[in-house]
Amino acid sequence: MNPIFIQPPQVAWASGALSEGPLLRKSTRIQDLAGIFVDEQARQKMPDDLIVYDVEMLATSPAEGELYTGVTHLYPGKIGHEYFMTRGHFHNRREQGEVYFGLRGSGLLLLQNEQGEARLERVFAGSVHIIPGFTAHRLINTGDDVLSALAVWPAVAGHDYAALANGFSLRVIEENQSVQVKEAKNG
Ligand code: PAN
Ligand code: ZN
Repeated sequence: MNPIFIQPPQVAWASGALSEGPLLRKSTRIQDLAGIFVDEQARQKMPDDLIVYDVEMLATSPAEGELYTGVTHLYPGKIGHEYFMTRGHFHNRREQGEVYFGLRGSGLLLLQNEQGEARLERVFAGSVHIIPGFTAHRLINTGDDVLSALAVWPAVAGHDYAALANGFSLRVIEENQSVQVKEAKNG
């Protein structure tokens, strides 16, 4: 019998580029992030169509029990003093967790539970982040290069952005050329 060896999808570890699979892509731009950054006026002064982050994911089955795999590329930059970051979310199915793997660049993963208690994990090439259920998550790029992270999450998890309408309880800004963490006023 002639075996057939299936060519699986690939991730280029150094860049996070996915290939060899049907892929879905989504870009999130300055115009999509109204109200997310503390300095809304500074956001409005930036070019609407500037991409803040791209997500590329494998177009795999959405059925119960399946897993999604995706890579986020978060570009370096700031709005006012606040570093570029993802919108951030809880999962619709709150009990569903996720794993992030840092691939390149340097930044932070902001984690926050339903009581509003937040913590920050360093993200770098090789970092592994176990995001438990009931925990909102947001990537923040504090470096000068693209921050790329691979994520694997349950297909049924879903994204609940509305639950964070008041924002996370911490903000990460640049002050005196260093990374500073502040309590959010609205958090
Ligand atoms: C990630 C995120 C991705 C973009 O794939 O969806 O980093 O962040 P936002 O969804 O908050 O815009 C993930 O956590 N999936 O569950
Ligand atoms: Zn998630």
